[in-house]
Amino acid sequence: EADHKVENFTAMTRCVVYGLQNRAVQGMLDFDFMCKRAKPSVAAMIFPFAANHFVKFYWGTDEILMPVYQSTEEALSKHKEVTVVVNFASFRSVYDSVMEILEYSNQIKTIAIIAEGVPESQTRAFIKVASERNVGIIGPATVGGIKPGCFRIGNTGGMLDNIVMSKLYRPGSVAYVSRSGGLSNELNNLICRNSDGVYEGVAIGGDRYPGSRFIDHLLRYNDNPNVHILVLLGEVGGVDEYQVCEALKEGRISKPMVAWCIGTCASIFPFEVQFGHAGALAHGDLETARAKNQALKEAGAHVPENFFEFGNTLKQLYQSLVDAGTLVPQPEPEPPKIPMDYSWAKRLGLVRKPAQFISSISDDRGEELTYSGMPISEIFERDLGIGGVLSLLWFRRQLPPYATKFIEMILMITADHGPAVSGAHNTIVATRAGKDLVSSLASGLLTIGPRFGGALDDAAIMFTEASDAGLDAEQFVKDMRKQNKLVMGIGHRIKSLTNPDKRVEIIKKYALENFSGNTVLEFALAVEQVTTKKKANLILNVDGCIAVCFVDMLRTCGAFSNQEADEIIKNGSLNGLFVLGRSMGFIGHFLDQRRLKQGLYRHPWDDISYLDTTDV
Ligand code: Q5B
Repeated sequence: EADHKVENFTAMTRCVVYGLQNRAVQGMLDFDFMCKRAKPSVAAMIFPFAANHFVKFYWGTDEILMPVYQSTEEALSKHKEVTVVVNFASFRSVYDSVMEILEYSNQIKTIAIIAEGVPESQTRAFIKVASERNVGIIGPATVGGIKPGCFRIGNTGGMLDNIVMSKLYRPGSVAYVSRSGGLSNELNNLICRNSDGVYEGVAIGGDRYPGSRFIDHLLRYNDNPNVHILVLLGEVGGVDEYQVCEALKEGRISKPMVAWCIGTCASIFPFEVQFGHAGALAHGDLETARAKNQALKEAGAHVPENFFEFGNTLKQLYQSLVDAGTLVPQPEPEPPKIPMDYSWAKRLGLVRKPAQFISSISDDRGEELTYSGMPISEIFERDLGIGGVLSLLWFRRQLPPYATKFIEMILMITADHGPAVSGAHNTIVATRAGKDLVSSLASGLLTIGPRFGGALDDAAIMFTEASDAGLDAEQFVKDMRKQNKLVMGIGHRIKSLTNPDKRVEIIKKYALENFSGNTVLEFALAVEQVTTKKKANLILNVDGCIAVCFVDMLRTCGAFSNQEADEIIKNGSLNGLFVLGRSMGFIGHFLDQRRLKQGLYRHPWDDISYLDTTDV
């Protein structure tokens, strides 16, 4: 073991993950569970930018808490069994974090570095320190590596179904080393299809200066009695493959090896091509893929004619070892059942469950927010305005422009009626008591009810039922009186025949001019004729006028049946109009009081009649 730069992972190997990489950690834990590891391979996470806390993960179908430490020192001192750090720090911070981790070389034996784009000078500096301190490095610029049954670095091997497909949950006899993480997945697949599978695979990373090299891993594999075939997937650029050739020639590598260097197409180009990896550029003939393939072949490796033949070459070699009795395939265990995340299973159409609640007015899941199915951009293109938005969200219909304008008129007319009305008064008192906007607004809104601003729904119901029943206005008022009921929508504290409410006039005029029917309004006006004969302030008030006109609008605009219109009213939407409109005014009063820096309100004693309890 001491000869090898990188430790041999076992089913007991434990690591800490540097960085809040929850998906990668869950992937590692899922792999562990599939491999029937006794304990999760990840003991903890390190995240310097947040205080110590816990993150929840699945262990099979159970949930476990994973500690997250702010400091490396605390993480490693609390988890003495940890020997590996999987470092997800970015290329900006990876140098400092690796140097810090190297301070713990008495405990840490391997650091896997995932970051791409680490400056070469920094990589060389930490490789030097790691080498002095006997710490193995995998990476930078790598997905990591995988050892079936033992340990998975980060996202190596891809998604769980891929791991099952490539049988990475149990060891085979073939150990590989590649540069590329992406191609290591291709190797997992090829090796599974053409042999008894992967024993271990490491992607050393595509940089010019990888922390560990092909030879380091191949020597390790060669010395492992469980490995029967070595696989090397090199690439154009660099001369590391020649170290492998030397080891083959010297007999230091004695096990059969299938090898291929990708990038043979480089010779088609009239100039040297830089492939995806930083190190994938040939500086001179020796570094070309063709030259390295030739050298590997001459050194005794099994080198196919081209990459398409790679699988066949491996298959033939594997079969020859089985035929010779050198390699005895192990009985195939049952493929593990993988607990699938519910969201993923749902996306694949594998599970269903009844929803806890349903919604039908808006949807933010797609690329664009929709109101009743209409994309928000279309709402603006069509210039639907607040009235259009309200009709989509409240009634799930697109109403004609005269109706949406009517809705906007209602909101404007009900927006405020001075500071003296109950709701504004309460808002002001709450504001002056130091309450915040939402509390002050809520305090005002809570006064809206049967006497103040909340008479619309009942007014609509009363007048509509009486009108539909063909009642005479006089008879209706008498009936109400007999029942000791006030007619909702009738009466006002200060408005009267002699001091008419301009707001009512505006609404009435608009309804009479624009709606194709005004049956309920006409009935309410007939009732007003009766009540104002009794008392001049028993006029059709703003609540009542809006209510009856709204019923006429709903019934005549063509968007609803009478039954649907009745349901809209019974559901309480009309009081909603007053609540919405008056919220503008209440917020205005809140801001006004703040602007005027008004202190705590206390009602003056002389404005309160203190009655002797014997008087009441
Ligand atoms: N009498 C509004 O009452 C008010 C009668 C009635 C038959 C009626 C009262 C009422 C129904 C609820 C309603 C909305 C409390 C009003 C609004 C928004 C606002 C507010 C603002 C804004 C006013 C005196 C006599 C009594 C009563 C009789 C009264 N109402 N009879 N049907 N509806 N209306 N609310 O002036 O024989 O003497 O005993 O509850 O529609 O809130 O600006 O302030 O924008 O903010 O206090 O406009 O009408 O009259 O209660 O002393 O009654 O008239 O039975 O008869 P008053 P009261 P009698 S709009």
